[in-house]
Amino acid sequence: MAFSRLLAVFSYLSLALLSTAAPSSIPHSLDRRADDVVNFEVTLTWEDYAPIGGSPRKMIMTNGTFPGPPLKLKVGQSVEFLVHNQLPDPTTIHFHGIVQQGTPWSDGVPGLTQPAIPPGSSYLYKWTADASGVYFYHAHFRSQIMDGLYGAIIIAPESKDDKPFSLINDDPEFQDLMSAADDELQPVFISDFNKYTSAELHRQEQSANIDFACADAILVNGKGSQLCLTRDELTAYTSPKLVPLLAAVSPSEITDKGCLPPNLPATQGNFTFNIDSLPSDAYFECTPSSGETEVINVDGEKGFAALTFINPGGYELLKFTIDGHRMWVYGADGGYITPQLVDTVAVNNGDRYSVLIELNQAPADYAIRVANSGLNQVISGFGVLRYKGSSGPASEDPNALAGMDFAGGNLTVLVPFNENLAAPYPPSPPSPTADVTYQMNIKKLGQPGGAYEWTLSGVNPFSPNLEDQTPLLYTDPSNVAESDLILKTTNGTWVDLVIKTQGPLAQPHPMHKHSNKAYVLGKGVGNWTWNTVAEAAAALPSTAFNFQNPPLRDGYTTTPNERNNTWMVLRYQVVNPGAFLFHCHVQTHMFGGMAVAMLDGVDEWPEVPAEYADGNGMSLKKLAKKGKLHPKQ
Ligand SMILES: *[C@@H]1O[C@H](CO)[C@@H](O)[C@H](O)[C@H]1NC(C)=O
Ligand SMILES: *[C@@H]1O[C@H](CO)[C@@H](O)[C@H](O)[C@H]1NC(C)=O
Ligand SMILES: *[C@@H]1O[C@H](CO)[C@@H](O)[C@H](O)[C@H]1NC(C)=O
Ligand SMILES: *[C@@H]1O[C@H](CO)[C@@H](O)[C@H](O)[C@H]1NC(C)=O
Ligand SMILES: *[C@@H]1O[C@H](CO)[C@@H](O)[C@H](O)[C@H]1NC(C)=O
Ligand SMILES: *[C@@H]1O[C@H](CO)[C@@H](O)[C@H](O)[C@H]1NC(C)=O
Ligand SMILES: [Cu+2]
Repeated sequence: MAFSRLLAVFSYLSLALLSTAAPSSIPHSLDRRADDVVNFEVTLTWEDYAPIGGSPRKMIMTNGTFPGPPLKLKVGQSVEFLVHNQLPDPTTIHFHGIVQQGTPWSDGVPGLTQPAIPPGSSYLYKWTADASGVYFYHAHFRSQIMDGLYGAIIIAPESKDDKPFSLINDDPEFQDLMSAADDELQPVFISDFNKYTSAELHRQEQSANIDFACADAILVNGKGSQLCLTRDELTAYTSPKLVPLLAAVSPSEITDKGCLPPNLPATQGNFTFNIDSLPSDAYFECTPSSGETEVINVDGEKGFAALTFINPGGYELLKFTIDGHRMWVYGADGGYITPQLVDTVAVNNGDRYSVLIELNQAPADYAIRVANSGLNQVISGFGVLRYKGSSGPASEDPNALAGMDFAGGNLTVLVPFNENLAAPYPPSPPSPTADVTYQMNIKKLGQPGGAYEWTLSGVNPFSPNLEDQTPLLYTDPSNVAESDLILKTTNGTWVDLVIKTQGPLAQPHPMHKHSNKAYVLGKGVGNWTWNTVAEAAAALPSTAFNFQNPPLRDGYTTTPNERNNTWMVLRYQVVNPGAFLFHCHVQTHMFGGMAVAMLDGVDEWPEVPAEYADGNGMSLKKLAKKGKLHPKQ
């Protein structure tokens, strides 16, 4: 098909860029000694904002910005993060991927590690930057992350010797260039965006009885546009896999917004829908609007640039390409990995990937293309990689250098990042055996539950109301009954989590474990019928599991499959006693109940410091006494 319209869309963006160059500047200069305490202070406000143009919606601003300001640190530093909640709702802040070794009360999960911070109150999080890498802070109350509360955390390593660049090039000069690029790495948040607040969206789910998954735009560092296609383009971009499923609805087509209709039994399940209750623009009507386009500035003379892509989005699993450039993926979820030279990387919700780009092209503007990688919607967003001294768009035809189209389909042969080969660098093998195995079974609850209700355990949903209970961390675990939603582990033990996903149409669920990383030992299609990994390993081909150098991640996505159940096995050692959530990072799924609480190390349960254990976090009064209040308060 002709890409004339997309071409038009992108030329428009390119032209707009020339006049509205808005370099993303990141404050540097946290040049402190490693034993210093680094103080951050942010104020959260609820404001009208229109990142994609058009009518504004209410969003959470962190210190007046979206995304929030980046936190720059060095390994070993202690952090004090003071947050003032001036929102109309309670909130908490989670530091995604930060281990919280010895500080489980700063993990930011309401009902597990703290009570939510009431409107008008402040809270002081204290933790240590134990490991280098890129992490991010985000809201963890209900689905507030979708209202805009997120920002990067960048922790510099102790020494450049820790970096895996000798595996890319054995010339020390090149390694120095790569290391210098890494020292200046720029975070690139890519995420879905909705014109409705997360609370409005959940109300729509409940009244229409649907599992919501239809975005208005894909943002790059909080900027983007709502791009609408013609019906011909939508038809051309509809995956052939979907055509038989769409026969169940009338009209048998994806919506004007490029979404699978919300009343599709094949994806939603056997439910009675009330889609007339949805506002017409929730799924159907597409109204184009344009906001700014993010420009990432790089300097060709430096030889390399380093970017870390982060997906803080609500439900869209994404992937990206950069016109005219391949990239070395050298980090995943904060840890260094054996580098891979690729053309495209899938970034699922909660995940971070660090890439090095060799700046060997003419100084120009190159499109960063971000497409949905799921089947739920045809949608893309765009940013620009701009060389210093850029002469403008790299090519007159804006799609001449494109690796993928608006629907994420490849236009040339693309080498994708292979997460299964992302061995940690330096190598760090898991224990060959585990002490205990927990099995979970992801599925919708089914009627009489709603189409938006899920279980991770396979039995009950982890209801959002559990966020309002007394934090599990504040309770002696011997007084807490173990259940399908509350699991207990012993400190020092190795734990296997077997996550089964029920098909048909098993979806990819980007799971996230709080506190520790876990090894991804294996993933498979079909029924898991064993009691332990050892039993499964004896029955399956030796390629089914990797016990030698499996990926070590804090995000792990279940294998999707159209016809069968699937499974995934994670292994971790309990080293940090506390109450930690294990959940799907798709916000609608988490809100729908896809979570369990792990009481890790119940035999070494930590004593919660008095300043938190009073059940009220740090009260305003105490903060005032300590002189920690922002003058505005
Ligand atoms: C947030 O704004 C306050 C007041 O201007 C400032 O003191 C603080 O450093 C800012 N926080 C961050 C993390 O940049
Ligand atoms: C769908 O649900 C209805 C009502 O609960 C039930 O009668 C029907 O058998 C179900 N259909 C399928 C295909 O499971
Ligand atoms: C997309 O990639 C596949 C291989 O991964 C290749 O066979 C195919 O030709 C590519 N499509 C296009 C349009 O180049
Ligand atoms: C928990 O176990 C780990 C690993 O064996 C150990 O390093 C740590 O000290 C233990 N923690 C406590 C509080 O005993
Ligand atoms: C998996 O189990 C289900 C029911 O438990 C069965 O219907 C299905 O055929 C099994 N699938 C395979 C591939 O064996
Ligand atoms: C589902 O499982 C069956 C039995 O293992 C297998 O024959 C079939 O190819 C699988 N289907 C898919 C889509 O993987
Ligand atoms: Cu999920």
